[in-house]
Amino acid sequence: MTTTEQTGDTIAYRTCPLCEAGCGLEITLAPPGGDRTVARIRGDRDDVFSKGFICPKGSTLGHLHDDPDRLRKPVVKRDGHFVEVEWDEAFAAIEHGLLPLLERHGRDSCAIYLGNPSAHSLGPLLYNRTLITALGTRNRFSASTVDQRPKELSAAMMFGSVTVPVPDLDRTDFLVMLGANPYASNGSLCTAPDFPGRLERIQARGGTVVCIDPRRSETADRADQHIAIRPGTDAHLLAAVANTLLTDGLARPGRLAEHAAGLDDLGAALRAYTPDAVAPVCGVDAETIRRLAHDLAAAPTAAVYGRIGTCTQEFGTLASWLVDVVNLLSGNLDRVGGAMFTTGAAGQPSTKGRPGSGRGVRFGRVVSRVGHRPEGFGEFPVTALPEEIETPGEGQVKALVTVGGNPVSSNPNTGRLDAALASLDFMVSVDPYVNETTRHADVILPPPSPLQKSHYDLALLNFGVRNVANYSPEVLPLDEGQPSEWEIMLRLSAVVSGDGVDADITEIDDAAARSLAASAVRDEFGSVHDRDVDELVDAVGDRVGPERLLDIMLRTGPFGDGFGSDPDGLTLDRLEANPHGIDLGPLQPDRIPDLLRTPSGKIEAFPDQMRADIERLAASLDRDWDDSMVLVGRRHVRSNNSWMHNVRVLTKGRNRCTLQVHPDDADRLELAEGSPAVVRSRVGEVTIDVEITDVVRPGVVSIPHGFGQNMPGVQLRVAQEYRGVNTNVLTDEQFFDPVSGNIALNGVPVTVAPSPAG
Ligand SMILES: Nc1nc2c(c(=O)[nH]1)N[C@H]1C(S)=C(S)[C@@H](COP(=O)(O)OP(=O)(O)OC[C@H]3O[C@@H](n4cnc5c(=O)[nH]c(N)nc54)[C@H](O)[C@@H]3O)O[C@H]1N2
Ligand SMILES: Nc1nc2c(c(=O)[nH]1)N[C@H]1C(S)=C(S)[C@@H](COP(=O)(O)OP(=O)(O)OC[C@H]3O[C@@H](n4cnc5c(=O)[nH]c(N)nc54)[C@H](O)[C@@H]3O)O[C@H]1N2
Ligand code: SF4
Ligand SMILES: [Mo]
Repeated sequence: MTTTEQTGDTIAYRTCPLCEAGCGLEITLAPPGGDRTVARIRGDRDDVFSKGFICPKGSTLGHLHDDPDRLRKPVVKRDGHFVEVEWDEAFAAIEHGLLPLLERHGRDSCAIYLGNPSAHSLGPLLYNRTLITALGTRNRFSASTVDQRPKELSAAMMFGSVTVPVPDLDRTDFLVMLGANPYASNGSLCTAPDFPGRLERIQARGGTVVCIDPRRSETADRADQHIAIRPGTDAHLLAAVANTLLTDGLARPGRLAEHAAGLDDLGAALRAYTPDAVAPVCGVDAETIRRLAHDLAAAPTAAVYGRIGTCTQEFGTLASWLVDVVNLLSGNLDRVGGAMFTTGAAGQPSTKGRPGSGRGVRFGRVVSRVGHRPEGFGEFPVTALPEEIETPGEGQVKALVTVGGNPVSSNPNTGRLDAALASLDFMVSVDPYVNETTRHADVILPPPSPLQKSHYDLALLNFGVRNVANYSPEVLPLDEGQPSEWEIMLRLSAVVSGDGVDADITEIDDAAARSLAASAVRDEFGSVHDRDVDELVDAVGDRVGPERLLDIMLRTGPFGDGFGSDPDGLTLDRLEANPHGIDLGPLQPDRIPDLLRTPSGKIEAFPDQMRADIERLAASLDRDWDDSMVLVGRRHVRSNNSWMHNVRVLTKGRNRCTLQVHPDDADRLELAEGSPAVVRSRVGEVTIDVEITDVVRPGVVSIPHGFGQNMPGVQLRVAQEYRGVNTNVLTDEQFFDPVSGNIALNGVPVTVAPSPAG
C-alpha cells in the first residue's frame, strides 16, 4: 500500500476477484489513520493486463464489504432460526451434528458442492483438496457441470490435460465466437480484461468479428457478422464447417498434421454434415455456413472460440471438441493470431511432467449410485445431486457441505433440489450470505470479504490471452476473531476428519506445503528434481497458508526461480514488489508437441468418446427442430450469477429479469409488452414480465439466471425487493450432455402463455 503525498490517502492495488477478467483495481482508503473504509475504487491504469479497465461491478467491492446483510460471524440454526455464535461454537456444532451421521451412515453420506467463487478465492482454491480428502466422500459436486465441463473434457481428450486453447485476441485477424457475450460477461475460459476493447481493436486493425448466438447480444450487435443460430445446434454447424474445410480442399493443419491422430477418419465421419444438411437444423442458410468455412480458411490468422452457450447444451462436448477441430483444420491451432495455449506461472498442468506425453485424463471410471451418471475429474454431475439425496439405500446422501455455491439458484430444477436440501439431516455452508441455498444450512461459516483476503488468480491466469502473474495482499484487516477463508477450510477439514475442534491446523498446513514441494521434487523434468523437500519448504521462510503454497508453485513453475537455479525467476517476493503485476509476455506458438499429455503423444483429433457420441448427433439430424419454443439464458454486466443483487447500485434501473420474446411469437401467443406471461417446462413454471424484442430469434425466449431471491428465509434485503424469478425452476436435470454429464441450460423446451392474472 502506498500513501499519496498530496492527500494523505492510502492507495492499495488489488485484482478484482468477481469475474474471470481479473482487472487491476486502485482502491483509495479513507480516512487516513482512522478506521479504514473504502473511499473510491477505480481501474488501475498501471495494471500490466487490464490497463485501467473496470466494469460497474469492480467498483462495488466496498459496498460488498459494508453490506449489512453480509455475515461477519458464524450462524447456527436453532428452532428454525439462525443465531450468531462464536467461531469455536460453530465448529463444535458441526462436530456434534455431522460426525455421528458420518459414523452411522459412512463417509459417502455427506456430499460436497464447490461453487463458482471457490475458483476465485485462494483459500478454497488451495485447500478444497484438503477438505475433500478429510470428508472422504465419493459424492463430490461443483458448479463445473453447470458450466464448462464439456470444454475441460474436450481439451483433456485432445491434449491430455485441461489446457484449453484461447483465442489470441490481440493478434488475430478473424475471430469467430459461439455462445459467448463478453460485452456482458467480460469473457470466460479466456482471461482478457477489457475483452470488449480487445474486440474493438480487432475491428480497428481491419480484422473481422463473427458472433454466433441465437440472440443479437451486445457482442453480436457490435460484431461484423451475426449468425442467429438455433440453440443447441453449434455442433451441427461446426461439423459442417469442418466438413467444408475438408471437402473443399481448405484443410491445412500444417506442421500439426504429424502431431495429430485420427484426422484420417474425421472426413468420413463428418461427410453427412454438409451445409445443406445442417441448414434446416441450425436455422442458418447453407451459404452462410459455407462462406464461414471459406472466410476462416482465407483469413491470414483466425481463431474460433466457444463458451457457455456451446457448453451448457445437449451436444456440449461435441461442440467444444469441434471448436478445436476447426482451429486445427484451418491451420490456426497453436500459432500466433490463432487459438493458443497460455503458460500460467502457477498450477498449469501442461508444464508439469514429461514434455510431449503423459497419462492423459480418464473419465467415467465410476458412476453415481442412482442415475449412473459418469464421474469426471473426481466429481459427479450436479444433475445427480437431488436423486442421491432423495433415494434411500446404502450410500444415500444425508448431509451436505457447500463452499461458495448457491445450487438452489444455479442448478437445474430448483423445485426438486430445494426440496431435497430441505430434507437433509445436516448441512454446512462456507458462505457470506443467507441465501436460497444456505437458508437450509445448520451452520454457516462466513469468509471475510474480498478486501480482507489476499489474491492470486490461480485458476484463471492459466487461461490468459497473455502470460501474466499478479498477486495482491489483503487491503483491509480481518475483523476481531475472524479467521481467514483458508483457516476456515482447514478447521472444517480437521473437524470432519474427526481430529476435533482443537486440532492444530498449522500441522495440516505444513503437510500441504510439504506435499506440494514433494510433488515438484518428484517431477524429473522440473526445476527442483531430487532436491530436499524440507530445504524447499524452509526456503519459503515465514510464509504460511496460501502464500506459502503459492510461492512454492510460482518458484517451481515455468517462470520460477527454481529455488535458486534461476535467480531472475519468479517468486512471491517479486510479485509483492510489483503491485501492478508482472507481464510475462505474449502467448508462445509451437507449444505442441511439448504441451501434450496424451498417452499417444499426439493431439487426439478424433477421440473415442467423440466417435461414439457423433452417432447421437447424426440421429438428431432427422429431428423436427421446429417443434417447440426453447429457452436460453443471458447475462448482464451489472449482475454476477446469483449473488450480487444485494448491492443496490447494481440493481438500480429497469427490471432486467424479463422474458425476451420475438415480436412474431408475441403476436402469435398474444403476449403484451410488460405484462406477465407463464412459462412452463417439463419440471416447473414461472410467471415473468414480457419484453418484446427482435434480439431473440423467433422460437427462442430468454431469461437471465441468478434472480429470484424472494424465497422465504433468505436474508438479502435489497435482492429480495427485486422483481425477478429463478429461471432454473424451468431447467431440467434430465436434459444434459451425456458424455460430460453437463446440464443443458440452453435449448430447454418450454411453452409460453399470457398469465391469467395479468
Ligand atoms: N456480468 C457478469 N459477468 C459474468 C457472469 C455474470 O453472471 N455476470 N458470470 C461469469 C461466469 S460464471 C461465466 S461462466 C461467464 C460466462 O460468460 P459467457 O460465456 O460470455 O456467457 P454469457 O454472457 O451468458 O453469454 C452466452 C451467450 O450464449 C448464447 N447462447 C445460448 N444458447 C446458445 C447456443 O445454443 N448456441 C450459441 N452459439 N449461443 C447460445 C446466449 O444468448 C448468450 O448471449 O461469465 C462470467 N462473467
Ligand atoms: N440457467 C442458468 N443457470 C446457470 C448459468 C446460466 O448461464 N444459466 N450459469 C452457470 C454458471 S456458468 C455458473 S459458474 C454457476 C454458478 O453457480 P454457483 O457457484 O452455485 O452459484 P453463484 O451464484 O455463483 O453463488 C455463489 C455463492 O458463493 C457465495 N460467495 C460469494 N463470495 C464468496 C467467497 O469469497 N467465499 C465463499 N466461500 N463464498 C462466496 C455467495 O454468497 C453465493 O452463495 O451458475 C450456473 N447456472
Ligand atoms: S470485468 Fe470482472 S474482474 Fe473486471 S472489474 Fe468487472 S467484475 Fe471485476
Ligand atoms: Mo461460470
